[in-house]
Amino acid sequence: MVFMDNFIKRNKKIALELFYKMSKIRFTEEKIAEKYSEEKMRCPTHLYTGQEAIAAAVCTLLKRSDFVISTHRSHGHYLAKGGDLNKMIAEIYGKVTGCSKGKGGSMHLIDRRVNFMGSTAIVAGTIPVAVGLGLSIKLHKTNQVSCVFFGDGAVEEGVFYESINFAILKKLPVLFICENNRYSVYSPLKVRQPEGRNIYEMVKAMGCATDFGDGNDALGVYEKVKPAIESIRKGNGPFFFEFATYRWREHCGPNYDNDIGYRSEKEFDFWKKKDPLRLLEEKLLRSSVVKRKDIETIDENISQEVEAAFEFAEKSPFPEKDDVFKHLYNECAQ
Ligand SMILES: Cc1ncc(C[n+]2csc(CCOP(=O)(O)OP(=O)(O)O)c2C)c(N)n1
Ligand SMILES: [Mg+2]
Repeated sequence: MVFMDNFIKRNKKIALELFYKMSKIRFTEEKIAEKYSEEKMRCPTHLYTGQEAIAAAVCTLLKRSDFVISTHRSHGHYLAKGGDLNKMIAEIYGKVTGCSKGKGGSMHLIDRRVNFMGSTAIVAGTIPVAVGLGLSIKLHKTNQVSCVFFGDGAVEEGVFYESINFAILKKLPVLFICENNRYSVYSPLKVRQPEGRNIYEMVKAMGCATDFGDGNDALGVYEKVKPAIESIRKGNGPFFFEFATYRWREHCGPNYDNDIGYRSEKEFDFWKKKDPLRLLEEKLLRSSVVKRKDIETIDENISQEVEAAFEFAEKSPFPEKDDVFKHLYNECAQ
């Protein structure tokens, strides 16, 4: 506790940046959830609410030039890396001003301006892409890091093992971030992976540097990942993290789904009490370097940014019918 208070005193700017990023993700997704039933957003959306600390902490440590790749649950990673909010909301509305020109939707975000290299819904399909980017960094000697976010479900795909093996073998500058939210759709971990086998320990046994942490503690994630990124930049090869976390809303869509019975209210309440955003806010206020007024100003600014993004999306035009086959394969959307 004292350690974290000191962290905030020494690193006020970083602590506020983490708070800003987490609030921005939270506000944005709450607005998506609020407006989803209007049926103007016609793509599936997988909300990241509850997991914000991981994206915020990891992406704050990365440079703009570093690569990030993500999954179906990508809003948090895109925004934390500095992806354009207007273009993200326009994308979800299917508008031509969207980051994938309105043809990708929530699960296909990209912003090459900040090296957010893309997200796709094929579980684990992005992991070899991140490793390929890692190989290109090594060949070009550009000293970047390639970071890939994925869920606990991705660990059940063959390509996960091949990719990690190759990254270790070639000592590639890849940061693997496994967000273990305990579920793959409605299936809990215990029906998918052997009980008592920790993901990070299994990957360690493959020969990779690994660690595990509380994904609801933004400052804790920041402190753990910082030396790992330094080690990757020194050429020591990949690093793998498993962070424990929890998604609050249904797997896909804007609602809560505790009533359907695949997880208990008790479990949900346990995690909701560990709300990463409120935990950070409490720490900031307790440190006394940050005042309630600072928090309110941040919240107000974000609220305006989010309102403006939805207005931008609603006012933007849809893509032209004639362009339906454009920008699909070999032409980048940016
Ligand atoms: C290869 C593949 N198999 C199955 C699916 C269907 N699917 C979409 S998301 C998902 C759950 C993935 O769980 P996890 O990786 O833990 O991510 P989370 O949704 O929990 O963030 C599944 C099975 C898919 N998109 N791709
Ligand atoms: Mg999961």
